[in-house]
Amino acid sequence: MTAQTLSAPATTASAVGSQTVAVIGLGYIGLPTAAILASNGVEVIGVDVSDRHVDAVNRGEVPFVEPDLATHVAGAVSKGLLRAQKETPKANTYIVAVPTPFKDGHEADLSYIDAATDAIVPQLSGGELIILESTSPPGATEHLARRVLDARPDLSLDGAGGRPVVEFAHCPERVLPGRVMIELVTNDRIIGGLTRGAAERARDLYGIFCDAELHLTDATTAEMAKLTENSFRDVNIAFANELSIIAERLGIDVFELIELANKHPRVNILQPGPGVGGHCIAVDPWFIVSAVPEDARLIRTAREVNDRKPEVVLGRVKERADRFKRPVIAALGLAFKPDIDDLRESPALEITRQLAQRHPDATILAIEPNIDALPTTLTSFDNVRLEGTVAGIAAADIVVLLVDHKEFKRLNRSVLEEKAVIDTRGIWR
Ligand code: SAJ
Repeated sequence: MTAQTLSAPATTASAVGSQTVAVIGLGYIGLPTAAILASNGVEVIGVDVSDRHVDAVNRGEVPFVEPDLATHVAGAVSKGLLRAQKETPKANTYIVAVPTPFKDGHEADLSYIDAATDAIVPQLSGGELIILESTSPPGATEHLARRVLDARPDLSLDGAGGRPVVEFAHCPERVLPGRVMIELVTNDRIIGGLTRGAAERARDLYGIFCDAELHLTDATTAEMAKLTENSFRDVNIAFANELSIIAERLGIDVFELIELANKHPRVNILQPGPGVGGHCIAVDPWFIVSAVPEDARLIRTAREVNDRKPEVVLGRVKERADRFKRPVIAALGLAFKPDIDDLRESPALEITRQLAQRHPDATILAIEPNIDALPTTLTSFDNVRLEGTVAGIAAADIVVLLVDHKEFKRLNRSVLEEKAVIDTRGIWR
Protein backbone atom coordinates (compact mmCIF):
# COMPACT_ATOMS: atom_id res chain seq x y z
CA MET A 1 0.00 0.00 0.00
CA THR A 2 1.40 3.42 -0.85
CA ALA A 3 1.37 6.09 1.82
CA GLN A 4 -1.33 8.69 1.46
CA THR A 5 -2.67 11.46 3.59
CA LEU A 6 -6.28 11.56 4.56
CA SER A 7 -7.90 14.23 6.65
CA ALA A 8 -9.60 12.96 9.75
CA PRO A 9 -13.25 12.34 8.88
CA ALA A 10 -15.97 14.13 10.76
CA THR A 11 -17.00 11.90 13.64
CA THR A 12 -20.20 10.05 12.92
CA ALA A 13 -22.65 8.84 15.50
CA SER A 14 -22.22 5.27 14.27
CA ALA A 15 -18.41 5.39 14.46
CA VAL A 16 -18.69 6.51 18.06
CA GLY A 17 -21.67 4.73 19.45
CA SER A 18 -21.74 1.29 17.92
CA GLN A 19 -18.60 -0.26 19.25
CA THR A 20 -16.78 -1.41 22.31
CA VAL A 21 -13.04 -0.82 22.38
CA ALA A 22 -10.82 -2.85 24.71
CA VAL A 23 -7.53 -1.14 25.52
CA ILE A 24 -4.99 -3.66 26.76
CA GLY A 25 -2.42 -2.03 29.05
CA LEU A 26 -3.44 1.01 31.13
CA GLY A 27 -0.02 2.63 31.28
CA TYR A 28 1.36 5.93 30.07
CA ILE A 29 -0.17 5.45 26.60
CA GLY A 30 -3.03 2.98 27.05
CA LEU A 31 -4.82 4.92 29.78
CA PRO A 32 -4.76 8.30 27.98
CA THR A 33 -5.96 6.60 24.78
CA ALA A 34 -8.74 4.81 26.65
CA ALA A 35 -9.72 8.05 28.39
CA ILE A 36 -9.83 10.19 25.27
CA LEU A 37 -11.89 7.63 23.35
CA ALA A 38 -14.33 7.39 26.26
CA SER A 39 -14.44 11.18 26.60
CA ASN A 40 -15.59 11.22 22.97
CA GLY A 41 -18.49 8.86 23.68
CA VAL A 42 -16.95 5.45 22.87
CA GLU A 43 -17.56 2.60 25.31
CA VAL A 44 -14.10 1.56 26.49
CA ILE A 45 -12.99 -1.33 28.67
CA GLY A 46 -9.46 -0.97 29.96
CA VAL A 47 -7.52 -4.12 30.78
CA ASP A 48 -4.45 -4.31 32.98
CA VAL A 49 -2.60 -7.00 34.95
CA SER A 50 -2.07 -4.59 37.84
CA ASP A 51 -4.73 -4.41 40.56
CA ARG A 52 -3.42 -0.96 41.44
CA HIS A 53 -4.09 0.38 37.94
CA VAL A 54 -7.48 -1.34 37.60
CA ASP A 55 -8.69 -0.15 41.02
CA ALA A 56 -7.42 3.39 40.49
CA VAL A 57 -9.19 3.71 37.13
CA ASN A 58 -12.46 2.31 38.49
CA ARG A 59 -12.33 4.95 41.23
CA GLY A 60 -11.86 7.55 38.47
CA GLU A 61 -8.25 8.13 39.46
CA VAL A 62 -4.92 8.04 37.64
CA PRO A 63 -2.02 5.95 38.96
CA PHE A 64 0.71 8.28 37.58
CA VAL A 65 1.27 11.99 36.87
CA GLU A 66 0.11 13.33 33.49
CA PRO A 67 -1.50 16.77 33.13
CA ASP A 68 -5.27 16.75 32.40
CA LEU A 69 -5.49 12.94 32.32
CA ALA A 70 -7.22 12.79 35.71
CA THR A 71 -10.06 15.03 34.48
CA HIS A 72 -10.65 12.83 31.44
CA VAL A 73 -10.56 9.59 33.45
CA ALA A 74 -12.83 10.90 36.21
CA GLY A 75 -15.36 12.23 33.67
CA ALA A 76 -15.40 9.08 31.54
CA VAL A 77 -15.73 6.74 34.53
CA SER A 78 -18.54 8.78 36.05
CA LYS A 79 -20.45 8.67 32.74
CA GLY A 80 -20.06 4.88 32.64
CA LEU A 81 -18.05 4.99 29.39
CA LEU A 82 -14.78 3.77 30.89
CA ARG A 83 -14.21 0.88 33.23
CA ALA A 84 -11.20 -1.30 33.98
CA GLN A 85 -10.75 -5.00 34.64
CA LYS A 86 -8.08 -7.69 34.62
CA GLU A 87 -9.77 -10.05 32.14
CA THR A 88 -9.73 -9.39 28.39
CA PRO A 89 -13.37 -8.96 27.28
CA LYS A 90 -15.18 -9.45 23.98
CA ALA A 91 -14.92 -6.22 21.96
CA ASN A 92 -15.14 -4.92 18.39
CA THR A 93 -11.71 -3.36 18.52
CA TYR A 94 -8.65 -4.14 20.60
CA ILE A 95 -5.85 -1.64 21.14
CA VAL A 96 -2.70 -3.28 22.49
CA ALA A 97 -0.59 -0.74 24.41
CA VAL A 98 1.75 -2.89 26.50
CA PRO A 99 5.49 -2.39 27.06
CA THR A 100 8.12 -3.61 24.60
CA PRO A 101 11.36 -3.58 26.56
CA PHE A 102 14.54 -5.12 25.22
CA LYS A 103 16.27 -8.31 26.26
CA ASP A 104 20.00 -8.97 26.61
CA GLY A 105 21.67 -8.05 23.34
CA HIS A 106 19.13 -5.24 22.86
CA GLU A 107 16.66 -7.47 21.02
CA ALA A 108 12.99 -6.50 21.45
CA ASP A 109 11.11 -8.49 24.05
CA LEU A 110 7.67 -9.23 22.57
CA SER A 111 6.47 -11.29 25.54
CA TYR A 112 3.97 -8.65 26.75
CA ILE A 113 2.52 -8.35 23.23
CA ASP A 114 2.32 -12.14 23.02
CA ALA A 115 0.57 -12.39 26.39
CA ALA A 116 -1.95 -9.70 25.39
CA THR A 117 -2.54 -11.47 22.07
CA ASP A 118 -3.08 -14.84 23.74
CA ALA A 119 -5.71 -13.30 26.00
CA ILE A 120 -7.53 -11.74 23.02
CA VAL A 121 -7.55 -14.95 20.94
CA PRO A 122 -10.36 -16.84 22.77
CA GLN A 123 -12.62 -13.75 22.64
CA LEU A 124 -12.58 -13.43 18.84
CA SER A 125 -15.54 -14.42 16.73
CA GLY A 126 -14.67 -12.60 13.48
CA GLY A 127 -15.11 -8.97 12.47
CA GLU A 128 -12.69 -7.58 15.05
CA LEU A 129 -9.89 -5.08 14.46
CA ILE A 130 -6.71 -5.55 16.50
CA ILE A 131 -4.47 -2.49 16.68
CA LEU A 132 -0.93 -2.71 17.97
CA GLU A 133 0.07 0.64 19.51
CA SER A 134 3.12 -0.54 21.40
CA THR A 135 6.38 0.64 19.85
CA SER A 136 7.56 -2.46 18.03
CA PRO A 137 10.38 -3.80 15.88
CA PRO A 138 9.72 -4.19 12.15
CA GLY A 139 7.50 -7.21 11.55
CA ALA A 140 5.80 -7.20 14.99
CA THR A 141 2.28 -6.59 13.62
CA GLU A 142 2.65 -9.50 11.21
CA HIS A 143 3.98 -11.59 14.09
CA LEU A 144 0.89 -10.71 16.15
CA ALA A 145 -1.44 -11.58 13.27
CA ARG A 146 0.32 -14.89 12.67
CA ARG A 147 0.00 -15.76 16.36
CA VAL A 148 -3.76 -15.07 16.27
CA LEU A 149 -4.38 -16.97 13.05
CA ASP A 150 -2.20 -19.94 14.08
CA ALA A 151 -4.27 -20.25 17.25
CA ARG A 152 -7.55 -19.67 15.41
CA PRO A 153 -7.51 -21.42 12.00
CA ASP A 154 -11.29 -20.84 11.89
CA LEU A 155 -10.55 -17.12 11.27
CA SER A 156 -8.72 -15.44 8.36
CA LEU A 157 -7.11 -12.24 7.14
CA ASP A 158 -9.03 -12.10 3.86
CA GLY A 159 -12.15 -14.25 4.18
CA ALA A 160 -10.56 -17.19 2.31
CA GLY A 161 -12.67 -20.33 2.52
CA GLY A 162 -15.57 -18.32 3.90
CA ARG A 163 -13.83 -17.93 7.25
CA PRO A 164 -14.64 -14.77 9.24
CA VAL A 165 -12.07 -11.98 8.94
CA VAL A 166 -9.95 -10.42 11.68
CA GLU A 167 -8.10 -7.20 10.79
CA PHE A 168 -4.75 -5.94 12.05
CA ALA A 169 -3.09 -2.52 12.09
CA HIS A 170 -0.17 -0.75 13.70
CA CYS A 171 -0.82 2.81 14.94
CA PRO A 172 2.21 3.89 16.94
CA GLU A 173 1.74 6.55 19.59
CA ARG A 174 3.84 9.71 19.21
CA VAL A 175 2.84 11.74 22.26
CA LEU A 176 5.30 13.48 24.53
CA PRO A 177 5.00 12.63 28.24
CA GLY A 178 3.78 15.78 29.97
CA ARG A 179 1.75 16.82 26.88
CA VAL A 180 -0.05 13.57 26.18
CA MET A 181 -3.66 14.81 26.33
CA ILE A 182 -2.85 17.69 23.96
CA GLU A 183 -0.70 15.74 21.51
CA LEU A 184 -3.21 12.85 21.24
CA VAL A 185 -5.49 15.39 19.58
CA THR A 186 -2.99 17.57 17.71
CA ASN A 187 -0.28 15.20 16.41
CA ASP A 188 -0.56 13.59 12.99
CA ARG A 189 -0.66 9.80 13.18
CA ILE A 190 0.77 7.05 11.04
CA ILE A 191 -1.61 4.14 10.52
CA GLY A 192 -0.20 0.97 9.02
CA GLY A 193 -2.64 -1.75 8.02
CA LEU A 194 -1.84 -5.35 7.22
CA THR A 195 -4.65 -4.77 4.74
CA ARG A 196 -6.10 -1.59 3.31
CA GLY A 197 -9.40 -2.29 5.07
CA ALA A 198 -7.67 -2.54 8.44
CA ALA A 199 -5.93 0.81 7.92
CA GLU A 200 -9.18 2.51 6.94
CA ARG A 201 -11.03 1.08 9.91
CA ALA A 202 -8.27 2.18 12.30
CA ARG A 203 -8.32 5.64 10.69
CA ASP A 204 -12.05 5.93 11.46
CA LEU A 205 -11.39 5.07 15.10
CA TYR A 206 -8.52 7.54 15.60
CA GLY A 207 -10.47 10.19 13.69
CA ILE A 208 -12.94 10.20 16.60
CA PHE A 209 -10.49 12.15 18.77
CA CYS A 210 -7.54 13.14 16.57
CA ASP A 211 -7.88 16.52 14.82
CA ALA A 212 -4.67 16.17 12.83
CA GLU A 213 -3.90 14.22 9.67
CA LEU A 214 -4.00 10.44 9.63
CA HIS A 215 -1.50 8.96 7.18
CA LEU A 216 -2.19 5.46 5.89
CA THR A 217 0.57 3.03 4.99
CA ASP A 218 1.57 -0.61 5.51
CA ALA A 219 2.33 -2.02 8.96
CA THR A 220 6.11 -2.39 8.58
CA THR A 221 6.53 1.20 7.35
CA ALA A 222 4.45 2.40 10.31
CA GLU A 223 6.63 0.38 12.70
CA MET A 224 9.78 1.84 11.16
CA ALA A 225 8.35 5.40 11.12
CA LYS A 226 7.96 5.34 14.87
CA LEU A 227 11.46 3.93 15.43
CA THR A 228 12.89 6.43 12.96
CA GLU A 229 11.37 9.41 14.77
CA ASN A 230 12.93 8.42 18.08
CA SER A 231 16.24 7.47 16.45
CA PHE A 232 16.38 10.88 14.76
CA ARG A 233 16.10 12.53 18.16
CA ASP A 234 18.63 10.14 19.71
CA VAL A 235 21.19 10.82 16.98
CA ASN A 236 20.71 14.59 17.35
CA ILE A 237 21.09 14.42 21.16
CA ALA A 238 24.18 12.21 20.71
CA PHE A 239 25.64 14.92 18.48
CA ALA A 240 25.00 17.48 21.25
CA ASN A 241 26.47 15.15 23.88
CA GLU A 242 29.56 14.53 21.77
CA LEU A 243 29.94 18.29 21.31
CA SER A 244 29.73 18.75 25.10
CA ILE A 245 32.71 16.43 25.57
CA ILE A 246 34.66 18.14 22.77
CA ALA A 247 33.80 21.61 24.12
CA GLU A 248 35.03 20.71 27.58
CA ARG A 249 38.36 19.59 26.11
CA LEU A 250 38.62 22.89 24.25
CA GLY A 251 37.61 24.93 27.31
CA ILE A 252 34.50 26.44 25.75
CA ASP A 253 30.85 26.51 26.79
CA VAL A 254 28.86 23.92 24.79
CA PHE A 255 25.55 25.65 25.46
CA GLU A 256 26.81 28.90 23.97
CA LEU A 257 28.33 26.94 21.09
CA ILE A 258 25.01 25.24 20.25
CA GLU A 259 23.04 28.44 20.70
CA LEU A 260 25.29 30.17 18.19
CA ALA A 261 25.35 27.29 15.69
CA ASN A 262 21.54 27.16 15.86
CA LYS A 263 21.41 30.76 14.63
CA HIS A 264 22.07 29.27 11.19
CA PRO A 265 18.68 28.87 9.48
CA ARG A 266 19.24 25.19 8.66
CA VAL A 267 20.90 24.04 11.90
CA ASN A 268 18.87 22.77 14.84
CA ILE A 269 21.00 20.95 17.39
CA LEU A 270 19.30 19.59 20.52
CA GLN A 271 20.69 19.99 24.02
CA PRO A 272 23.35 17.93 25.78
CA GLY A 273 22.63 16.46 29.19
CA PRO A 274 23.67 13.66 31.53
CA GLY A 275 22.44 10.99 29.07
CA VAL A 276 19.19 9.97 27.44
CA GLY A 277 16.47 8.38 29.52
CA GLY A 278 12.88 7.24 29.35
CA HIS A 279 11.35 4.18 27.86
CA CYS A 280 11.38 5.37 24.23
CA ILE A 281 14.40 7.19 22.90
CA ALA A 282 16.87 5.14 24.94
CA VAL A 283 15.21 1.90 23.78
CA ASP A 284 13.62 2.19 20.33
CA PRO A 285 16.77 2.77 18.22
CA TRP A 286 18.01 -0.63 19.38
CA PHE A 287 15.03 -2.24 17.60
CA ILE A 288 16.42 -0.95 14.31
CA VAL A 289 19.97 -1.96 15.25
CA SER A 290 18.91 -5.49 16.18
CA ALA A 291 16.84 -5.86 12.97
CA VAL A 292 19.72 -4.83 10.67
CA PRO A 293 22.89 -4.79 12.80
CA GLU A 294 25.40 -4.56 9.96
CA ASP A 295 23.81 -1.46 8.42
CA ALA A 296 22.52 0.57 11.41
CA ARG A 297 25.96 1.97 12.24
CA LEU A 298 25.16 5.61 12.97
CA ILE A 299 22.10 4.67 15.02
CA ARG A 300 24.15 2.24 17.13
CA THR A 301 26.95 4.77 17.67
CA ALA A 302 24.45 7.41 18.81
CA ARG A 303 23.09 4.99 21.40
CA GLU A 304 26.62 4.27 22.60
CA VAL A 305 27.54 7.98 22.82
CA ASN A 306 24.39 8.74 24.84
CA ASP A 307 24.81 5.69 27.08
CA ARG A 308 28.39 6.78 27.85
CA LYS A 309 27.41 10.25 29.00
CA PRO A 310 26.55 9.30 32.65
CA GLU A 311 30.11 7.97 32.97
CA VAL A 312 31.48 11.32 31.77
CA VAL A 313 29.40 13.15 34.41
CA LEU A 314 30.54 10.73 37.12
CA GLY A 315 34.16 11.48 36.14
CA ARG A 316 33.56 15.21 36.52
CA VAL A 317 32.01 14.71 39.96
CA LYS A 318 34.90 12.50 41.05
CA GLU A 319 37.45 15.20 40.15
CA ARG A 320 35.64 17.56 42.55
CA ALA A 321 34.86 14.95 45.22
CA ASP A 322 38.52 13.88 45.49
CA ARG A 323 39.28 17.30 46.96
CA PHE A 324 37.11 16.55 50.03
CA LYS A 325 37.49 13.94 52.74
CA ARG A 326 33.77 13.36 53.28
CA PRO A 327 31.99 15.41 50.63
CA VAL A 328 28.29 16.18 50.68
CA ILE A 329 27.03 15.85 47.12
CA ALA A 330 23.60 17.16 46.14
CA ALA A 331 22.19 15.41 43.05
CA LEU A 332 19.46 17.65 41.64
CA GLY A 333 16.79 15.62 39.86
CA LEU A 334 16.16 11.89 39.55
CA ALA A 335 13.49 11.84 36.80
CA PHE A 336 14.40 11.16 33.18
CA LYS A 337 13.31 14.63 32.07
CA PRO A 338 11.95 17.88 33.53
CA ASP A 339 8.76 18.30 35.52
CA ILE A 340 7.62 14.68 35.64
CA ASP A 341 7.92 11.92 38.27
CA ASP A 342 8.93 9.20 35.79
CA LEU A 343 12.19 7.51 36.77
CA ARG A 344 12.30 4.88 34.03
CA GLU A 345 15.72 4.46 32.40
CA SER A 346 16.70 7.73 34.03
CA PRO A 347 20.39 8.65 33.68
CA ALA A 348 19.95 11.00 36.66
CA LEU A 349 18.83 8.11 38.86
CA GLU A 350 21.68 5.92 37.63
CA ILE A 351 24.25 8.67 38.23
CA THR A 352 22.92 9.17 41.77
CA ARG A 353 23.08 5.42 42.42
CA GLN A 354 26.65 5.26 41.12
CA LEU A 355 27.64 8.26 43.26
CA ALA A 356 26.36 6.43 46.33
CA GLN A 357 28.18 3.25 45.38
CA ARG A 358 31.49 4.81 44.30
CA HIS A 359 31.72 7.39 47.11
CA PRO A 360 30.88 5.46 50.29
CA ASP A 361 32.41 8.22 52.45
CA ALA A 362 30.28 10.90 50.83
CA THR A 363 26.74 11.88 51.78
CA ILE A 364 24.50 11.95 48.73
CA LEU A 365 21.47 14.22 48.92
CA ALA A 366 18.93 13.18 46.30
CA ILE A 367 16.76 16.17 45.46
CA GLU A 368 13.65 15.38 43.42
CA PRO A 369 10.67 17.71 43.94
CA ASN A 370 8.32 15.36 42.05
CA ILE A 371 8.56 12.39 44.41
CA ASP A 372 8.08 12.05 48.15
CA ALA A 373 10.02 8.86 48.89
CA LEU A 374 13.42 7.56 47.85
CA PRO A 375 13.07 5.01 45.00
CA THR A 376 14.02 1.40 45.83
CA THR A 377 17.16 1.68 43.65
CA LEU A 378 18.56 4.04 46.29
CA THR A 379 17.10 2.75 49.54
CA SER A 380 19.79 0.09 50.00
CA PHE A 381 22.49 2.77 50.38
CA ASP A 382 22.81 4.28 53.85
CA ASN A 383 24.74 7.29 52.50
CA VAL A 384 21.76 8.57 50.45
CA ARG A 385 18.72 10.51 51.61
CA LEU A 386 15.94 12.45 49.92
CA GLU A 387 16.25 16.14 50.69
CA GLY A 388 14.42 19.36 49.87
CA THR A 389 15.94 21.69 47.29
CA VAL A 390 16.98 24.60 49.48
CA ALA A 391 18.17 22.56 52.48
CA GLY A 392 20.00 20.11 50.22
CA ILE A 393 21.91 22.76 48.34
CA ALA A 394 22.73 24.62 51.56
CA ALA A 395 24.26 21.44 53.03
CA ALA A 396 26.21 20.45 49.90
CA ASP A 397 29.85 20.90 48.95
CA ILE A 398 29.19 19.76 45.40
CA VAL A 399 25.95 20.45 43.47
CA VAL A 400 25.28 18.29 40.40
CA LEU A 401 22.35 19.51 38.32
CA LEU A 402 20.95 16.49 36.45
CA VAL A 403 17.38 17.45 35.50
CA ASP A 404 16.16 20.89 34.45
CA HIS A 405 13.07 20.91 36.70
CA LYS A 406 11.32 24.27 37.01
CA GLU A 407 12.12 24.41 40.76
CA PHE A 408 15.84 24.39 39.91
CA LYS A 409 15.55 26.94 37.10
CA ARG A 410 13.90 29.42 39.47
CA LEU A 411 16.54 29.10 42.18
CA ASN A 412 18.16 32.25 43.44
CA ARG A 413 21.70 31.73 42.14
CA SER A 414 23.20 33.13 45.36
CA VAL A 415 22.57 29.72 47.01
CA LEU A 416 25.21 28.27 44.68
CA GLU A 417 27.96 30.63 45.78
CA GLU A 418 30.99 28.80 47.18
CA LYS A 419 29.72 25.43 45.91
CA ALA A 420 31.42 23.27 43.32
CA VAL A 421 28.70 23.24 40.63
CA ILE A 422 28.33 20.79 37.75
CA ASP A 423 25.42 21.93 35.60
CA THR A 424 24.81 19.18 33.03
CA ARG A 425 21.82 21.01 31.51
CA GLY A 426 23.21 24.51 31.26
CA ILE A 427 20.35 26.14 33.18
CA TRP A 428 22.53 28.28 35.44
CA ARG A 429 24.81 29.82 32.80
N1 SAJ B 1 16.97 14.99 25.98
C1 SAJ B 1 18.21 15.58 25.93
N2 SAJ B 1 18.37 16.68 25.14
C2 SAJ B 1 17.34 17.21 24.41
C3 SAJ B 1 16.08 16.59 24.46
C4 SAJ B 1 15.93 15.48 25.26
O1 SAJ B 1 19.16 15.14 26.58
O2 SAJ B 1 17.57 18.22 23.73
C5 SAJ B 1 16.78 13.81 26.82
C6 SAJ B 1 15.74 14.03 27.92
O3 SAJ B 1 16.33 14.64 29.04
C7 SAJ B 1 15.30 12.61 28.19
C8 SAJ B 1 15.40 11.96 26.82
O4 SAJ B 1 16.22 12.78 26.04
O5 SAJ B 1 16.20 11.96 29.09
C9 SAJ B 1 14.08 11.75 26.12
O6 SAJ B 1 13.25 12.88 26.29
P1 SAJ B 1 12.39 13.51 25.12
O7 SAJ B 1 11.64 14.64 25.70
O8 SAJ B 1 13.24 13.79 23.95
O9 SAJ B 1 11.45 12.34 24.65
P2 SAJ B 1 10.44 11.30 25.38
O10 SAJ B 1 11.18 10.01 25.56
O11 SAJ B 1 9.78 11.87 26.56
O12 SAJ B 1 9.33 11.15 24.22
C10 SAJ B 1 9.75 10.73 22.94
C11 SAJ B 1 9.08 11.64 21.89
N3 SAJ B 1 9.68 11.39 20.58
C12 SAJ B 1 10.14 12.39 19.80
O13 SAJ B 1 10.14 13.55 20.15
C13 SAJ B 1 10.65 12.00 18.45
C14 SAJ B 1 7.58 11.40 21.87
O14 SAJ B 1 6.98 12.15 20.83
C15 SAJ B 1 7.30 9.92 21.67
O15 SAJ B 1 5.91 9.65 21.65
C16 SAJ B 1 7.91 9.19 22.84
O16 SAJ B 1 9.33 9.38 22.76
C17 SAJ B 1 7.57 7.71 22.72
O17 SAJ B 1 6.66 7.27 23.46
O18 SAJ B 1 8.15 7.03 21.87
